[in-house]
Amino acid sequence: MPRSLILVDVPLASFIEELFAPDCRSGPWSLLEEGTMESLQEVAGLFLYGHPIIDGPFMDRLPNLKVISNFGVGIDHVDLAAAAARGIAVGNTPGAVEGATADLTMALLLASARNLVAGDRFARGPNFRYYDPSLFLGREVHGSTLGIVGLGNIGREVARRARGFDMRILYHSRHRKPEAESELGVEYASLRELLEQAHFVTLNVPMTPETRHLIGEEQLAWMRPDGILINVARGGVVDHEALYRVLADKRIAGAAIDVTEPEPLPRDHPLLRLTNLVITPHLGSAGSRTRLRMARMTVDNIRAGLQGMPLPYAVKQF
Ligand code: 8YV
Repeated sequence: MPRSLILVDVPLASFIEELFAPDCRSGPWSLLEEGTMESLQEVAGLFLYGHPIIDGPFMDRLPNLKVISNFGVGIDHVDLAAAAARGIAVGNTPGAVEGATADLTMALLLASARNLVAGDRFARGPNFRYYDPSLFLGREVHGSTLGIVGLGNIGREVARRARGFDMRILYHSRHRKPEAESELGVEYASLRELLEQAHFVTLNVPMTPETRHLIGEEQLAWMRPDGILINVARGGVVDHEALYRVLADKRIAGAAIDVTEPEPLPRDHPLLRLTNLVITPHLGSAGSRTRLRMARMTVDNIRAGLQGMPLPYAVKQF
């Protein structure tokens, strides 16, 4: 039996390619531009890594598409209703990324609080010749207030880690979560109260029409002048132009972001010139155990979808 053709938006890492065998073969995304009608008809699945927009018209170009398998939990780039209407199954990787993403949230928080990136550069450079106790004074993380925007699975993992740092923890979410308050020792706050009080604000919400530019000019103005914003969610949650202005004018102390819109940013984007910004290339789930688990889940979803079986890690499609 010929192996099913799965289009992949980013070349597959070898550990994922191995999992594909013997059922599937991968085809490059460029087939969408260069492929013939016949080759597009062969496409039975999509393997998504880099968040390409998959809407109804896109799906209609692939008449035999059975399954869309997303390597990650955030699925904002796929039109779920359009997939459901066409009988296309959609899967993601729930439960796989939360721990690693919360770890990276803390890494970014610590890095920007304690000037890790600037300190690293300085320690390698020609000017580090003597010890100066006034260099790179940062904010102590312990005893500071953390504000978590979005207390879903990742937000809760962040709260667990922050407790180990003796932080006071505020959270904001659409609904108050009394059980999380007692389990995690977190206090509910309105978005404004949270931004006004927290030394560190971490964004852990999914990307939805409601969370687009949740943090814009007005919300950034509510932040403390010594506040630090951390975004490991989606770039679109923050208005980048407003963020640039507030950082360039030093109206907040800094920001640490793992996600941008677009991603990657154009190489000459003004945010990339700021020294009070720490930026990483979407590393939230980039732990080796996590990535292997994601790969297995993604491939299991593809296999089930090809056979017309329910996906083991299906996204709810209404
Ligand atoms: C993935 C993520 O690395 O799970 C998610 O939603 O953002 C990350 O864990 C990403 O989706 C891969 O592009």
